[in-house]
Amino acid sequence: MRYQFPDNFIWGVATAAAQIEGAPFEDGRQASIWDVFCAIPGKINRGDRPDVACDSYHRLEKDVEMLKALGVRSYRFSFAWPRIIPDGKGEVNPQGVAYYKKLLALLKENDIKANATMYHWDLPYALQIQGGFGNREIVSWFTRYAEVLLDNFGDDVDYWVTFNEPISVYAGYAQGLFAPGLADEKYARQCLHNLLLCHGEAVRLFRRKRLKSKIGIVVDVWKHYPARPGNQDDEALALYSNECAGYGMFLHPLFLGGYSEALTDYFREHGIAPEIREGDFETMRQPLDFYGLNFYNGLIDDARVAEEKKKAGGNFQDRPENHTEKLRDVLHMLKEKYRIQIPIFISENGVPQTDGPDLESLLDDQERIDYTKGVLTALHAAIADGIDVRGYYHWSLMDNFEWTAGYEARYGLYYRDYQTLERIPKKSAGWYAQLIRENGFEG
Ligand code: IFM
Repeated sequence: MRYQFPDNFIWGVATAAAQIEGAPFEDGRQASIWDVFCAIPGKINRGDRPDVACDSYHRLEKDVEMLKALGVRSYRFSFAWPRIIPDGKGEVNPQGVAYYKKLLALLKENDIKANATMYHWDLPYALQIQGGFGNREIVSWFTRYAEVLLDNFGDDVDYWVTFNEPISVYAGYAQGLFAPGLADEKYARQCLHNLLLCHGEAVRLFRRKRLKSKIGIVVDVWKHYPARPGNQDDEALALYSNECAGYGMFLHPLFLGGYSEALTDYFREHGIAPEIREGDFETMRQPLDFYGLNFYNGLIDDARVAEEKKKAGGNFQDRPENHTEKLRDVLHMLKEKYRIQIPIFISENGVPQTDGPDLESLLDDQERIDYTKGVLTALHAAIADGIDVRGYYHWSLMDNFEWTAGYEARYGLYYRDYQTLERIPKKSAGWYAQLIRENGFEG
């Protein structure tokens, strides 16, 4: 069957600064929480470090060549806060600004729309020492950072994203899985509360500047389903995972206002409620121009084996089985439960391969093509149902630093050679380029 997408559908690829740029201490950049976390023995798989990553700090032209070869209409990347304002709140670093100006100029020259995230997990370490997201002062630090970005890059960015996957902050402050590596749930809940305030204030600021570009946020949804519907334990596990430790923590305050009943009860039972001041919920719930959905998988929860499934990794929710068809249900949930009426982008989607010495099989990534077809089939159906999805960004342009999984998890359409830094197109890159040219694919 042929799956054709609407005219003007935006096909893109996504990356993030900390995962591709490298050069953590060059031209004025200072450490982020990830630079410090990765230096702690045992935190990162195989002891991998993000110091070089894809060397994009020195290879911007090469990155853009790959975007051109794919024919993407948009590139999603992120600004590194410690490159723009190295200590988080002091002097602006002109070399950092120049780097992103160059990237944006190259994108414009090649008619590629810029989709840029303000925060994709790389908090300046200097701010972490002052409490990081747990310190309510972060709202003014972040708003100033947002102002520097908007004043320097404003309408050169077509789509502004305030935060990518706020759940990373939960993983980093409550579960110890991500930087900064803390496991203090009460503190983490305050961090998330403050993060949502940062988002709200940045959107307010954006509106005051009357820019022509658009602004939104990216929240990943790994929806959990009970393995045995009706079974109390499975249902409770799925409810907890969705509402108290998953997407509900964000979508409720962003789109419905306030915290859900399930989360409020959970806060009370565990004595971990954040400090909520008057007006906070109003600040968080700003009208947005679009919502970015990062979708990787649907998850089936079976209380009998739940413990076994918990594992640290690149993305700690990765599981061997794929439920790509769940994307359709997730998109319906966004519309029906969270009443999201604004355009939606699939701002990330992809699947990892495990690194190995056999280059040939890494390049012959038919599994990635099959997985992506599964996702796009569900997306096609959701669009036919009337869900307003305007674009899709594949994660990722090239293999890169996959957080705690290091370089072992390869998500790229392009293979990255860790020794030579060469980038080689995989089979999926050719397939994706054809899909973009034809605006559809044969299923
Ligand atoms: O690599 C990450 C990215 O930084 C955020 N979303 C999930 C990707 C794959 O795990």
